[in-house]
Amino acid sequence: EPSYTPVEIEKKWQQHWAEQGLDRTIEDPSKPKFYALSMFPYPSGTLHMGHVRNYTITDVIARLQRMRGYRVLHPMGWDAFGLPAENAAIDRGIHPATWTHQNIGQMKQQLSQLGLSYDWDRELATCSPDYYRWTQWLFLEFFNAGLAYQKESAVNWDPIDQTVLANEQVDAAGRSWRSGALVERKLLRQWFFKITDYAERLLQDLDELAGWPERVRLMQENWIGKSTGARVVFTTEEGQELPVFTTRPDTLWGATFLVLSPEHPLVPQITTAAQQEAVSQYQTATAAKSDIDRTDDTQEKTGVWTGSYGINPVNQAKIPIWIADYVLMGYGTGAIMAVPAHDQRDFDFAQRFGLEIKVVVQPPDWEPGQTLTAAWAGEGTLVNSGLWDGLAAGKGEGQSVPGAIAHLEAQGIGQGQVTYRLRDWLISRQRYWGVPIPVIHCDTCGLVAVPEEQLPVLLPDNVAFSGRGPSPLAQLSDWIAVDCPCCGQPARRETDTMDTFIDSSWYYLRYGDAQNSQQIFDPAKVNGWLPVDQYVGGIEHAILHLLYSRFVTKVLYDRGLLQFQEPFQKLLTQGMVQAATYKNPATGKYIPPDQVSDRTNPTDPDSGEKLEVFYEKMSKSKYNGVDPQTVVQKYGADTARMFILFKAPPEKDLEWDDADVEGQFRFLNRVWRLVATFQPQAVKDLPNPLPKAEKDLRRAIHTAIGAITEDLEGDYQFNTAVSELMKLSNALQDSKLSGSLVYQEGIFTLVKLLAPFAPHLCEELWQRLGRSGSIHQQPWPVVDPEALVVDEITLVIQVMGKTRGTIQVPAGSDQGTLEQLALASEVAQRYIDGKTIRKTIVVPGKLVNIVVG
Ligand code: ANZ
Ligand code: ZN
Repeated sequence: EPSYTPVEIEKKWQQHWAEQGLDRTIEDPSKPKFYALSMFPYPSGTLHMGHVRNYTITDVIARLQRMRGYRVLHPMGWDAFGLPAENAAIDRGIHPATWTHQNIGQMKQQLSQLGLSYDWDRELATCSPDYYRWTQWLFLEFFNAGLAYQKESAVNWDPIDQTVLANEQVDAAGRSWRSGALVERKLLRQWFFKITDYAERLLQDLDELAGWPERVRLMQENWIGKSTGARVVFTTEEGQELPVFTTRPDTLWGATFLVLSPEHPLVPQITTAAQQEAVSQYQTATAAKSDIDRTDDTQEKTGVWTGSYGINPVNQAKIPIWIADYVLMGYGTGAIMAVPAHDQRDFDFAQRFGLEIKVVVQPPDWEPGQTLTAAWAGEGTLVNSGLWDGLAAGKGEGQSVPGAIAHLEAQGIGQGQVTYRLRDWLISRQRYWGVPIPVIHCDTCGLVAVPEEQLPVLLPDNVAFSGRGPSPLAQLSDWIAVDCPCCGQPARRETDTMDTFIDSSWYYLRYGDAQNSQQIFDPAKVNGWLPVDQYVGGIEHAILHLLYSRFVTKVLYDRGLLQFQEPFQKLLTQGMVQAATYKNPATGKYIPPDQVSDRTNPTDPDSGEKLEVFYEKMSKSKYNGVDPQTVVQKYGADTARMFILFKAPPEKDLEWDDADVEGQFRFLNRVWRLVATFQPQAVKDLPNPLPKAEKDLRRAIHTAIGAITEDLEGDYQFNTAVSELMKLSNALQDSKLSGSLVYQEGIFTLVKLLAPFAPHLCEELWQRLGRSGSIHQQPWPVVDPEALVVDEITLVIQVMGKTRGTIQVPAGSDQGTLEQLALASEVAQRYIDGKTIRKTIVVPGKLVNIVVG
């Protein structure tokens, strides 16, 4: 009997499948389509366990759906532009293209060992001109639709290296990764995509995404951040208009001061001479702060008075105008009416600076003379509010908010308004390794799109990477100089490149027609494959990538290229892969597991101090990473796959455990022995009727088919499916029927059901069973309802309510029969022991209770 040698078998089949083109997409319109997609990786050079988990999940789904008769699209590619390649160039002098292509080569090699059924003919890399030419084309679609525009915006500026930094190049202390300089905020002209035009649709259509995790939909909803309220126009004492956005226009009578964002354009005009100095200082201090710090409610509120007053339009009250950093310029109007009695931020501010707090919503159990210790945001009745007094506070019909809005509109001092927290998408980067923005700046014609026939605008090759000065492209005067496509006069190329989130916002479309050199894609093909039926990836992409992709899809729908408005029908966000870490709580240092001699009672090898053990996401810095390649070399990819699928439901975190890996390896070995020792016979009709033992075995086989199919449909409970596979394998192993046709049916079924999980092993066994074709092209087993019919059931016998034993009875026996059989049984006779039977209670299908007396 040959032994199971995964490494050999796996290599053999991987080669064979590649030669046969087994995983090529089949464009057979008679079959229903299924598009299974993993989020494509950034080619960092090393495949980690998180990747393996992601791709294994999608692969099992793809394989399952092929067997179930779908034509499946299951592609893979590379999100290949971005900062790490450029950092490598700056640090080590390797060209970003060289570094990236080396990494792609390495990772592709690692991927190929996992038995993932990709159609490599559709591979794409976002850094290849064949791809980014169409990213540029896409940009021009947005540009021509008025959805791409330029405006001034703050960037991170390194004053020593004189360069713009990406957020990832600034550390938590606000210093440059390279020079260590304190990073400044600087205004530069930047490109934006107008995603805010789509805010409402992006929000509404979340309702359609029933196949997405609730949590992800909620994160998107919060990110879009729709607020309903009103715009109310205050004025300054000099009569300048000062509009504010408020969600509580009903609290207008309680506004006791106004607060402008320090960047608000009115600030210079209204600041009095006496306050000038303090205001300028405060503005400078604010410029260095991030929005996150500014809106951090745990920090003490700061601000400065401008010296001016504003007029409340409902009661003409004269109230001071302040500036404070908790008011952001990018939201609403950049100015607020402060209602300290009913908004906690305003309350904190008023307390700090001794400003008036005026209650206008009286809480239900309010005592006369009571003062507030915190803002009251709950229900109540309006007071001190003129005509609005007595209204119930709330947004409902007949309540204070709609009442206030009606009043404001009638008076012409405000109107109802909806505001979104979502900002336009800043897409330009002052970096080299990205897609050049295909625009030309002409002094006469302004911004001119590069004509389509001149695409792609290629990234020039010979560039200096120092990390200092303007971005590499901005230093190439030869490349920049170009004739204007409109007027022919000398003009300048745009030197900014695009955010890599643009590359990834449309790659799933390109897979539908990946090699098209004439068009971004043939709409007929893409409309035939999309939307993606199952998307699988990390929760870290819950907001930006998924929102940008939804946005791009909607724009292309509006431009008539796509017939669907949502790109991803179902989304699975897989959990993290964690492993044990050992940390010395005294020093805060992590200890590599191989230096910990006693894992059950771990101590620091240097000091002997007791260590803490946690399960944490695998990472280099915590020494708890497990290299997929090591596992594959030791046990084979099939075992790695089985372990990952078995250990936890796909959306839950998974704790790495060597013993469980071993366990799966042993299971595959058992399957190997079971099948490799089996002598197949010619397939014939089963005898009718089947002897009881065979009937029982066949029931177990078909119960497994049903349970596994159910586990894999919809919710993808791979872990329970693997348990069922183990059960079936045990049933076969324990069976004494190895010569029967039913047993053979069981063996064939086991191999088919296991095939999506352990594709190499099952292909090998299929061949050894002498079956023709690939196991991966066999139809998925279907349940024979006949096989599930239970013809005997177990009846519990109780005497005086105490269970005394069980007997086998024909299924479907009526009450009378059950009673007779129970009373006649040996157990019952023993416990009745000659006593009089007073009563029998029959629960059909379950038990008979005999009452004696
Ligand atoms: C007065 C008021 C009274 C407010 C009250 C709230 C409660 P959301 O829900 O997030 O949309 N606000 C408006 N613009 C702002 C800006 N640029 N920076 C910081 N805060 C701003 O929040 C809207 C509320 O946040 C607005 O309603 C405003 O404060 C404040 F009892 O106006 B409110
Ligand atoms: Zn021109």
